[in-house]
Order: sequence, then structure tokens, then C-alpha cells
Amino acid sequence: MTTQEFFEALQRAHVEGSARISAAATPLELTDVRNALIGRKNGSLSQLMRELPSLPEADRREAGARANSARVAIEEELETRKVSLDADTPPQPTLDLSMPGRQSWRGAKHPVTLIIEEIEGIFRDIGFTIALGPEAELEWYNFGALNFPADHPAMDMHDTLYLGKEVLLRTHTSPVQVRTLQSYPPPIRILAPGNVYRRDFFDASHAPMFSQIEGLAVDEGVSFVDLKATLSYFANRLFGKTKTRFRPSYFPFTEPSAEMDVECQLCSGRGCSGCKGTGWMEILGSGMVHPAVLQSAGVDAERYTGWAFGMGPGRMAMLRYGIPNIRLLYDSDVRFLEQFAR
Ligand code: 2NM
Repeated sequence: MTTQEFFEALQRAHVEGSARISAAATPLELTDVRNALIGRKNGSLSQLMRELPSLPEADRREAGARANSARVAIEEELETRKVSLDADTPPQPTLDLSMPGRQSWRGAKHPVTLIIEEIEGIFRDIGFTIALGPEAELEWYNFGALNFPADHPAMDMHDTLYLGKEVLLRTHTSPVQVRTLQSYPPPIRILAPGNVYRRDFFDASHAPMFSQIEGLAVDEGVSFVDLKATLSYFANRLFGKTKTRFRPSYFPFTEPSAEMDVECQLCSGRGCSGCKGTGWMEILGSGMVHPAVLQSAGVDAERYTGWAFGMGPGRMAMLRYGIPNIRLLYDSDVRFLEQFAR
């Protein structure tokens, strides 16, 4: 390439470049034009500048200076065009920092878990220990040791889920109490929370698996006064200061037996549809442990007496939180559970 040809090519590149800069309609197109003109590898001006070393030595300084000013001019035109294109281009939608954040599910304990923990806390404060046992139980621990007569209707295949000839899913946590009596000498004060199973039809107030909490206290000289005092104290801790009453009842494993009511939490005892107008709500069953139960667990019933009780945390949670249908406790709908996050 002669020096003359170099100058002409430089002139052409500049004129064409200016035209393409003016023609670029968007900032993106302008970026393409910039690369086509002064891109390091393939830009037309960059390629021309690579010819400089092949020009006669006497012309190189002049040619270099002209090439440089063409490049500076092109850069200035690119910048001017960019400013005007940016001004006409509406701002692209970007991240809106004023948007509220996406709410994430916090996780919450199930209301039945909350009430179990609260009940455990109350009894732990007064010297009870938590005791656990198997859910698949021998029939003897579930019924035989508990003074159920051999023909008791609860043992019927229609009410109990049998796993084998003498093995079943426990229908209450009382087998834990029997096992504790067999393994530890009195004094005994235990709380036995856990899941139990019944062959119930699943409706608004029955489920095939539900949780239960039972308790047992056995020592010398333990009386019905201890039962009443302890369970009344418990009700006042759980529900706040509240009236309690005991009504006679019947269980095979206790004698005498009593059910404890608290003032209706919905109407404060005035009588409403929730308590069927009575002003009272039943919260647990209880009684003095039948001597036959102590004897079958190997405890001397002449020396020791005891009292026991049982309640349903599901029912307690429904009363406490005003939950209208038991299914809400089993569906695990996060919109329901979320209300118990704290
Ligand atoms: C209840 C009501 C009354 C009870 C009795 C025993 C045991 F094993 F000591 F005999 N455990 N739980 C009991 C007594 C349970 O539930 C409504």
C-alpha cells in the first residue's frame, strides 16, 4: 500500500464510519458499529493502522498522526451519538427496589405439638418425668394388665387395630405406665405423651390416630386429695385462673374414677352452644389406680396407692385455640399452621 492509498483508505473509513454512526438507531446497534470501526481485532480503522509499519519510513509519522486523529474523531462521534440515543431511549425496566420482598414460609410448630410441650412443661415443674413406650404393643399391656375383663368391648376387632394374634396398635398410652411400674420402684411421677390408634370412623371429632397424654403418680399414702389438688393446679396453669369440677365416672383401670371439667373457655361459664348450655367443658378423665392394676404390674397394692389421668391434646388444642374441626389438625395446610408461628 502506498502512502497515497493509505490516506485515501483512511478518508473513506472515516466518512463511512460517520455515516454508520449517524444511522445507528439504538444503543445496541451503536455498540456493533463501534466494534466494526475501532474494535481491537476487526475494526476497519484498527486494521488500517496495522498497515503503518509497511509505509515508507519518511511518511510514517504523518500517517500515524492522521490515523490517530481519525480515530479520536470517530470516538467523539460515537460518544455524541450515544448521548443522544440514550436520551431518546426510554429507560429499560430494571430491578424495582421499592417492591416488597417475597414472603417466605417461616415454619411453625403444629398446635398439638405446642399444647403437648406446654402440658409437659407444667408437669415437669411439679416433679413429673416424661416416659415413652412402643406404639405396637402386646395385648396384655394394653388391656390385660389394666383390669379390662376378657370380654371388654374395647378389645373388639372393630375398635382396636390388631397387628397379630396378641399384638396391636396401642389404644391409649397406659401400657407405658404399666411398663414403668414394672421397671421402677415407687415413688413414681410420670407423664406419658404419645400417639394412639382406634378403629374409628374419621369424622369431625374422631381420627384413627390421635395423640394422648396420660399421667401416673404412685407412692405410699397417695390419696384422691392429691389427684384433685394436682389436676386443679394443672387446669389453672393451662387455662389461667378457672373453676374446676369433678364428676364421677368409670374406667376399668381406676376406682373411684372422675372426669374433670373446666369453666367453658368460650362463654366463661354462662352457657353457649360450645358447651351445650352447661357452662362446663370436660378436659380429662382420672381416678385412683385400681389395686388389680398395681398388682399385675408387680407393685404391692397393700403398701402403695396411686392416681392417674388421661387427656387428648388434640381436644385441648381445639378448646384452647378455638379450632372448629379436627380435620384441620390432620391436613397440614400451611395456611392453617402458619397462624401458630411465633
Ligand atoms: C384415663 C383416665 C383414668 C390411666 C390409668 C393408668 C394406669 F396405667 F396407671 F392404670 N394410666 N392411665 C387413666 C385413668 C387414663 O384416661 C382417660
